[in-house]
Amino acid sequence: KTYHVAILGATGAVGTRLLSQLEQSTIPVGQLKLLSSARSAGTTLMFKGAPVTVEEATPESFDGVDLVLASGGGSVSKRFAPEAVKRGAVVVDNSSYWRMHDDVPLVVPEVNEAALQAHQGIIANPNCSTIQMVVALEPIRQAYGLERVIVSTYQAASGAGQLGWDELVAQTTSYNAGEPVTAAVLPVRGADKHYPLAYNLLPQIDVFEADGYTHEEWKMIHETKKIMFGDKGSRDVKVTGTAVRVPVPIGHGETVYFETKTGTGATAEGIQQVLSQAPGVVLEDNPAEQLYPQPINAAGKRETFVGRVRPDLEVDDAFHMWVVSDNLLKGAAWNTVQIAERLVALDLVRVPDTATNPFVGE
Ligand code: 11C
Repeated sequence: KTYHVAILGATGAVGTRLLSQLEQSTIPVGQLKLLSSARSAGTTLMFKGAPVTVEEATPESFDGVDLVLASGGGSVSKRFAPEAVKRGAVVVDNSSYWRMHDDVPLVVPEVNEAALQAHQGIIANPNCSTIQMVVALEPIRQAYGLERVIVSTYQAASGAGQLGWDELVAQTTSYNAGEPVTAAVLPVRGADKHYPLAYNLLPQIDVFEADGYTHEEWKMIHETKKIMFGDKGSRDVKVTGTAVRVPVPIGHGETVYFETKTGTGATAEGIQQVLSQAPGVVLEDNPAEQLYPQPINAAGKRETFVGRVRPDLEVDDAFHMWVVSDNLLKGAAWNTVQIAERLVALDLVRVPDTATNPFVGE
């Protein structure tokens, strides 16, 4: 059996990686369609040695398609995901639009693959900074329970897409040449003000909510709870954080403070042992050898790298760790293709019950 696969938003920083991750995946691709906005249509990309021309996405583009990997942004997924489901295709969506919808599983395969069983045609890929944190936290939760999580992020410019990445490179070049440094994209496209990221730090990722948190911080709190505890899962675990953009092209870093459940006997050595055997995790933790994860080493890899595991010196059962992953791969393209691989392996590439499907009337 082979699958007719479409990539929606094929030309962006994530879209091109969706193509290369699909090329390296176990999914038997029978036909491939590359879709984009009118602006990028006509571009030619290579798949398994053959050129494929990118077409402008229309609702009819999804006729006959089995599986859609979407990374065209929220408004594109809002419009096209139901159109694809209506036509019998299953959509794995990298945008934020569908993530908190009750009928949409939000999946990181290492953590909650079982949630795929209930899909109604749309499966959401979480935010990049959320994914790498839950890959590291879930094995610890399983072994020792969790009471509280406080994360600080160090997020790469490419999290803001190709434009954010290009802006960092251009600013660095201008700065080094002694020329004026301009900013038009970061911290948020379309915002009133823009600030340089080169040789700087920006404690704003996405827009501000009324409570003073940014939307990136909101995502890390609410997506983490949905992935680790389900829609109706425990709200007892306290999660909070601060998200910061740093002048790094690829690879998000996170310092994660977490409190395990009292009485479970957690130790730094025990946590290291758990992490060394956890799916999708590579433990790089040896202070004596100055071994710890770094974005420059994680770029281009699928795993989540963890180091600096150590107990808090004042709070019982509390620990700190440092988590790094390629935000464009595990944080986006690889997690999306990995979900699709699992759907294929579990024979779930079908839309159940189109007559009563929640998305068909959307
Ligand atoms: C960033 N985490 O680094 C964002 C990018 O919800 O998929 C991913 C946005 C998302 O800016």
